[in-house]
Amino acid sequence: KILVIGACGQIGTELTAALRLKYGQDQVLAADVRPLADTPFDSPPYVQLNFMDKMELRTLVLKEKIGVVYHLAAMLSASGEKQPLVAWDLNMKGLLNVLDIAKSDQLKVFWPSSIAVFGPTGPKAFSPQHAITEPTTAYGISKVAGELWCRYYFDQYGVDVRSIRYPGLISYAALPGGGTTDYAVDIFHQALKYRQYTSFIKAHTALPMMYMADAVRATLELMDARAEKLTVRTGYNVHALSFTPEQLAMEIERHLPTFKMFYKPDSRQLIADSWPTSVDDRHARNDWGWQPEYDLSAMVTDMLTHLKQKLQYTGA
Ligand code: VAH
Repeated sequence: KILVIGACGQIGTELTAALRLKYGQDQVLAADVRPLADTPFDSPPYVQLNFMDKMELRTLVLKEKIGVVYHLAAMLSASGEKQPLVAWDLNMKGLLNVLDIAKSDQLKVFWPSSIAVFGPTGPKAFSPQHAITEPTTAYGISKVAGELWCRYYFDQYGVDVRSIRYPGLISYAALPGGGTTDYAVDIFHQALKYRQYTSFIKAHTALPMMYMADAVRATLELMDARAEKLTVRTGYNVHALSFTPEQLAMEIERHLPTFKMFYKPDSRQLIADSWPTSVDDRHARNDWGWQPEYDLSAMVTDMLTHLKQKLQYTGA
């Protein structure tokens, strides 16, 4: 059986649905910290879980005969800067609980890393797979350390844990929480509601991004790859898109001609400035055939179409 920890999050919501489509609804146990009533989940099986309690987690794994864990729960970059030690504790203790149970109970694990592992001392574009990773955010520090723990558990104990350095993810199914790249999600909601958006990231700041449909497919493809093909046991670089707030605004204007973009950079600009504009993903392409499918135009079209339906917005 598969356990998705953080199933109510931005990635978890769509990954749980994709896993249930692939393996069957009853084979995928969704878990999050909130009681079912407070979640977007309308489909069981769902369990309220405090993954910070190792005993509680192991009891669940054994009782439910879990064989694979997707550990997606984490505090993102902007939230992490407000509570750095909380972010460190939650992101690291959660991962180490999962890795240690994976060791004792032979679990296969997926854990999301991020382009936030890169910092201002690395190359600004096409960050290599093996690069200088000196992040300047608490979130980035937890992702670098987390990647090294994943590789340690693989090297020392043979734990089959796999990871992807996700760029900023854009999705319509669930609102993200506390990310720096989330301007690229909020903009769609505001554009449909008010035909305007005030971006907290400057017009010309390019960031690596990916549509959630590509991110979910990348995750399943990596998890399906034969173990002996994998040459990276920290986190794979994957690249799909790179765009600036201005380029995104112009693409939205093609669909909503009266849309107006404004700019009011805040502290999240400093985080964005520390990240690369793109990454070199040749290892992912060579090891497990990674290939993006959504370009900026396709992503904007799909986002607006789904959000109009989902939110019953009056379209122009
Ligand atoms: C964040 N969406 O903004 C996440 C992601 C690369 C960005 O890690 O924190």
